Amino acid sequence: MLQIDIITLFPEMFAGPFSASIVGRAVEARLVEIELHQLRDFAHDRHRTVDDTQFGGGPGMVLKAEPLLEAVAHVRSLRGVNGPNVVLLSPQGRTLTHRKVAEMSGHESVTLVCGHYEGVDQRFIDIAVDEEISIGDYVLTGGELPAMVLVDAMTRLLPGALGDEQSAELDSFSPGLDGLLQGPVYTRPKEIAGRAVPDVLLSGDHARVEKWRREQAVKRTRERRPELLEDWPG
Ligand code: 9D3
Repeated sequence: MLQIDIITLFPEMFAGPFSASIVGRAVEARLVEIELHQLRDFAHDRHRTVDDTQFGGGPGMVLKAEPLLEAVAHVRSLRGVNGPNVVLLSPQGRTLTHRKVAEMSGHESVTLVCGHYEGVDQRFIDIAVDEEISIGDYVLTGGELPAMVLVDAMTRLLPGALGDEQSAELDSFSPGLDGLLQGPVYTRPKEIAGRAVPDVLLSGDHARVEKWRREQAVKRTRERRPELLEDWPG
């Protein structure tokens, strides 16, 4: 079972994505356990302060180190001495890849820390964070949505999380399809507004279908993401 702990000021944001669809099923089936921890519970002053203005001046608030350190210590105490892999979702992190998702989904325990506001005190990062991860070069309001993205991507890789006929190995960006984009797919009916499903898919000739799919995948990848073909073998 994959244990995921999430430290956040906004635990209520996670309810929908974690209860529906494949992630919801994986939680029910105990393939993954997700525990949310309210950062404010680890602030002990009268106002339960979790943020403050930054030294040197500048806009916005910075998350204080002590509540974050205490929250991570709490998670560590729950998970035992081998310790969780602590990931800070941060615009300064390395961009998430499928390879990183697959590596993380193989861990026993992962702790996700969601930043918010302008950033988190660097001393928390230095002391307690194993790595910083971003989900891409656009600005969000916090690390909560990125944490959900990471949980979704990790969970579907767990053995048994996808239905029988599905397989994580056929994904774009994973070894099965050599990191190509998926080509076009179709379902019933055979014709819509004069647009027919390609004959080859109705031919029943499995080898021809496979060859066509591969060609379509290469074509689409060349058109949309040529950089993916640069280190592609085939
Ligand atoms: C002034 C510099 N900004 C950094 C680019 C400040 C800032 C903006 C947005 C600091 C934090 C945030 C909130 N975003 C995240 O915490 C975040 C994020 C993102 O914004 N984009 C992509 N991935 C991620 S992971 C966490």
